[in-house]
Amino acid sequence: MAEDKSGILYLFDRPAEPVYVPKGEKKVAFDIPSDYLPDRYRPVATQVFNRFGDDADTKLQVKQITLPDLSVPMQLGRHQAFSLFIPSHRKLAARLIDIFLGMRTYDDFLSIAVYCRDRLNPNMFIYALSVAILHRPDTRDLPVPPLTEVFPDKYMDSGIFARAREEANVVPAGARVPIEIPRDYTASDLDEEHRVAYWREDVGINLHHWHWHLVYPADANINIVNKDRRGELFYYMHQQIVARYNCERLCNRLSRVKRFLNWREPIPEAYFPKLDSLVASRTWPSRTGGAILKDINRQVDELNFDIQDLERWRDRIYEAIHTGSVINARGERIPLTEKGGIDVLGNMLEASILSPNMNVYGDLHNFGHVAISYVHDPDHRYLESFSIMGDSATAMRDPIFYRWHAFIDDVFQEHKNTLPQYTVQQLDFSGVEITDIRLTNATRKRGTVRIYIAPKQDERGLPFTFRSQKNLMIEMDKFTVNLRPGKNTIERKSTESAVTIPFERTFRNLDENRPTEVGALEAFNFCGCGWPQHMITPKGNKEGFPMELFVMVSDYTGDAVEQEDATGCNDAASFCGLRDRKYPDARSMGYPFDRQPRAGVENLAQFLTGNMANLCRNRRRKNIEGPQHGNRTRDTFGLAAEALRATPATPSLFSLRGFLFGYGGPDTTLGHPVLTFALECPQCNTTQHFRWPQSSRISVSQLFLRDVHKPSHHMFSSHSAWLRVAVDASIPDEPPYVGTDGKILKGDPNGKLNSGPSA
Ligand SMILES: [Cu+2]
Repeated sequence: MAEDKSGILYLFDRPAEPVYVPKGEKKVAFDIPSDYLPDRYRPVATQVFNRFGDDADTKLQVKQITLPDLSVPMQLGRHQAFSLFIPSHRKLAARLIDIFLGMRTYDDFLSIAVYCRDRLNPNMFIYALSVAILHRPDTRDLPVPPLTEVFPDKYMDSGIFARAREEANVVPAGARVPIEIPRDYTASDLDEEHRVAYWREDVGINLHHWHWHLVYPADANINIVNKDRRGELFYYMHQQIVARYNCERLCNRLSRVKRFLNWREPIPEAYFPKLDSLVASRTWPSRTGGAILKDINRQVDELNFDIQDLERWRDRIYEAIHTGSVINARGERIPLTEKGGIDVLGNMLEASILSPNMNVYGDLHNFGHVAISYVHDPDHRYLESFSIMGDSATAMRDPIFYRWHAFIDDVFQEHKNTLPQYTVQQLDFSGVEITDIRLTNATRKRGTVRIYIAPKQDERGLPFTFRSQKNLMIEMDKFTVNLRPGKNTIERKSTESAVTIPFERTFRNLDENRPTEVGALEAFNFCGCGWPQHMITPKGNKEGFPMELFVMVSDYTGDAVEQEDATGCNDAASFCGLRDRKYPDARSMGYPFDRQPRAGVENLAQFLTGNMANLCRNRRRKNIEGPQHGNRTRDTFGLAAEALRATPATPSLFSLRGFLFGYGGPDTTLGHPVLTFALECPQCNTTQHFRWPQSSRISVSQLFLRDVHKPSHHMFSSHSAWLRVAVDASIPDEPPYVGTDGKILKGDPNGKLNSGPSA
């Protein structure tokens, strides 16, 4: 029976609001058995159902089932904050995921999910539900809504919600003006670190991080956690975040991020998130400059550990790295091998349940997040919850995230430094030479093209040595090519990059953009994980920010992973892997920059073998360094060339800012938001505003990227990304609003707000 299983997605709608209130554009109501109502409402069940049932256009039947034991996930209070970094929370969520996965049919799954929704902690519920939907065979093709839509409070300045409510309540739809969130709303330029706040606070980047942790949970049923090279991917994905962050810092005249090494020293970086948690009705705690980590003892979270525990775990992990082996739970020594050692370390450091020995190596990365996030209330004496470092949806906003992860990455690098260096023979691909990619011998070959960019100069303007630069290499793309004898020209678009997902998928509108054909739907889903396309290149600076552009074609015989073709999404495989498949590249992640260089190599030029090129230096042949747009068609590697062109004068690809304005009726926590976005052109100093309405969820998915080449004006390719707003953005379920005079104002008569560019 090809029944529609998307009904369960309505459970994501306004998670703090009861399940029987109609959801979504189609006003779907769940028809629930009356004993599914929370105790509080049971005596008034008839009234409740009558009051809300009449509003509904569609009813979804919820089957009554014998309920499984929910006492474990019930232990977390409904208004408590939920953190995946806290082991006891992870355990509760893992139990809930198991319950969801264990339901035999979709109807049973829907039923238990409906039952849980108004009883369990909303943050934990949404997390477990998302993981379960992603991993159940009967729902895995459903698109899990991006968290911006479910918990917009994790992404937006809380002041905006009040202003939006006011605007919506007072001004009729159609006459409302956008409420713009200034790009600099969390700090001023007195704080140096604030120069990269636009990057840290980017919604797409934070969504990527959250989605990655959904695809790769650290605790749940072992079949779900134990994905191919999971630990290595934890290392690599975060390593690339740090590399990208460092490049962004250098563009902004900040030095590379300093590792957070001494955990007893004051932390100079402050962060004031200005976010409210709507679930907990609290502001997210801030951290003032000079905060010092304390031992943590919070009974409420079942957390009791000392900073000394972290130090002990760190030392043991270093010992394992330097002795080349770890001790497992049975006391046996397991070698950290050249290929698989990094995977073991990744799981051990994070730590996931795949850690070889939690007693010995502890839970270092997660507890670092926890200690930092409780610096303001380590013993719960002020009854405060964790700061944004305690939530994978928000952690990347805080400067300390990168200092912590720079330390974590350094531990991984310590292991990488012990591995044998790649020899010329290993790196080379004989018979393949990058000029215009010329195959010098007569047989056909397959290769993998690997493209990286990295800053050329350090903080002082001195050229990087290879040893430093290798850690700053940003993977831009990786793809397989078939090479014919003779000259080969390869074209590749930046939108095809193996690390990114398209803009409209980061910010998708589930109701309008969801494909209907089975295959396409499948492809749509897993795909929420991936670096956002609009952040693919670093910002650069006005003077021109010199970058290396490294291209390599490696021998496919050493890259190939024998397996069936991927089903579903594969466009961000470098960061997110493939669903149900092995990681599609047999080399170590980050290859060829994941090892120390062979003897005699001091800089990138000396590192190159015939099948590699630093196209940046190759100006005469490639013509891609100059800003003239006339060179566009000559580029062999479209993507990397675009990246380079984007760097000279662009403050950012485009600065995405702006947001929500519009608010729903009295029973809603967050209804009918309307979004506005501004696109800034740094060359001509203009800003274009876009706004468009959305009913019931925050979404920017009605935007599409469109290539508009305006070479006369915008010479850098980053400006080829324009935003287009869908015109039919109606609000069919716009509730009436009350005007200042107390009269009820109807919504926009046409059910439409202005859409499209407005100055
Ligand atoms: Cu993470």
